[in-house]
Amino acid sequence: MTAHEADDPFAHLHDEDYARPFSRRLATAETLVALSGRKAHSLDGEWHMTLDLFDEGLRQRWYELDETPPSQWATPRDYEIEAGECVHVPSCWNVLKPEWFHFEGAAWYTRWLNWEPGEAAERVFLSFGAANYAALVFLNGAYLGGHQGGSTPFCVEASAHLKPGRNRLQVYVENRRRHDRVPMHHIDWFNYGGLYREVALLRLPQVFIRNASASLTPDGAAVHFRLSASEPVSGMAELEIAELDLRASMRVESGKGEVTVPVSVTRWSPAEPKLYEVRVAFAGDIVIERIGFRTIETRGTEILLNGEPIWLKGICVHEDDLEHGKVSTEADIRRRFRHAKELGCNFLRLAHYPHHELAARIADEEGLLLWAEIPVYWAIDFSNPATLADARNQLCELILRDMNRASVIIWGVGNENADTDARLAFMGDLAATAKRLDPSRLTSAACLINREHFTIEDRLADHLDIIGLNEYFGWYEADFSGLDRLLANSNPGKPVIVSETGADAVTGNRGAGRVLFTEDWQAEFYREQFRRILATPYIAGLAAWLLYDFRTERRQTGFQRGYNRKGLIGSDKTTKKLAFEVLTDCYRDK
Ligand code: GCB
Repeated sequence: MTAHEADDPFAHLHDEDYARPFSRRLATAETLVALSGRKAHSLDGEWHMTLDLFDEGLRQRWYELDETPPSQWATPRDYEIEAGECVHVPSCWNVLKPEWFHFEGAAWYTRWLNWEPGEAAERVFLSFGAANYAALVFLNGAYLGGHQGGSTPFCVEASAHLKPGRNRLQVYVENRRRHDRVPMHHIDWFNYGGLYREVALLRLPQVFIRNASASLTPDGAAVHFRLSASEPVSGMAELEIAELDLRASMRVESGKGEVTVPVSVTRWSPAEPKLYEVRVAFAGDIVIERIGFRTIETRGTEILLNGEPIWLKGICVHEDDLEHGKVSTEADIRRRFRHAKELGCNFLRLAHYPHHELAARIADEEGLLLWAEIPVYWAIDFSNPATLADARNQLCELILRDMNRASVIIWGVGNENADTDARLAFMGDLAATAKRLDPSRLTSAACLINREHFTIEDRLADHLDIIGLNEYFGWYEADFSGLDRLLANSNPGKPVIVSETGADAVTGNRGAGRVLFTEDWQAEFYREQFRRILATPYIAGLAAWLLYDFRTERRQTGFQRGYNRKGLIGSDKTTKKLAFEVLTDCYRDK
């Protein structure tokens, strides 16, 4: 029996305010600890999992239960850890059992962890790669903290509740689509639920480096270092890039420090993705990162990488897998990049939410440029301040996580959101937030088209460095005449990236002419699109929609059967469609 039930065993039946205690102590970008160069103890592996459609676990406080076996219970209970299924973390529950496929609700994950205090005083954190959408973390029955946002990392401190020996860790994960969330109800991908990225335990000193970054100054002549400490302490931080013979000190005041150190570096680029080992030490803590140095800017309608114009030959990709759902393994990420390189790409748009942290790390090594974004997708409750706070936090968590990744050149703040004053204020705020936190990168969003006058026209464009243009002329529109008008009529004054274009094709389905869902039309579609896109001087890149077919429950024709079939490769991630070669030829010739 929990303490709560001792008062009145039936109170929870009528309590509709049961979630209130968990709206406090939310983990945010402010409490995130950068993992880089740290020894983390993995908590992946087998956990017990129990689905919880009614939030019974919060109502009845399942996290408070002791572990007495059922034979010794004084009164009956509705939860037993051992009765939960054994599941592997990370995973998405939808793909673990056919009957869980459509489940949108909550689940309780439980495991035990052993901990012994170290010699020096330390602080212990639990770090989560991502949990979709909300998570609440409990240790030995105590609520440690929660998190909102389905694709960004978070940390909660466990120090006060850890005991030597065996500890019970429980995580409530919930993926309901709600009006106040980002994204909201309506998305064109699968709403996988679960603890689907890595979980780890971090042992840190009393004062530690929360995050540290190093980036090339816009003139390319110096490296700009920044550090944020866990406490508002002052002192000197030591910086080192041994390969460059760079050793410098940085003054930290009230937990913050920054300094610019002149140095000559070999620039990171797709042709030469040079990375340097950067060490930052402060207050007995040290982080080590492999960082590439490059500049990215716009000039008129051009994008300049290291001062030289670059045309972004790109492809969009979702995190989706027949077997693993939204779980990304290193092998899967490497396969995505291999296929992108086969296409001749130098650029990927990671649609439509922050992808696994490894994606940008591997892109750094492989010399691929990235557009990373947050799921401000279609309809969002733009006038809700709590929704803005959530979106802003997801953006900040993404930026802090990937701040040291040379591959990431664009922060995407949204996708195809209807134009209202509230949306403009909301997304303008996000664009300004990205610039404030990270002036070293460009901002973009998939913007709007005026369909009456056929022009690229979006008030948000004034707040962005690059205009993203999603257009499907020849697919959702019967022909390309609208595209001809749109491209001729527009005079955006800044670079445009075609951030999506594509057509569905079922692998093996053939036909001549504009026969929808055939490989042949998808291939012809790309020939027609590419010709027009290339002839448009203000277009600085293309991210074709997209690499692989992916699950989406809103698509239910006989051709689709729960999948978006605009992949250049089928959902098996192996079978190439005709259009794969067409795009390869286009990119080779460009
Ligand atoms: C879009 C959306 C993308 C969809 C795609 C489509 O414009 O941004 O999420 O999946 O179109 O296939 O219609």
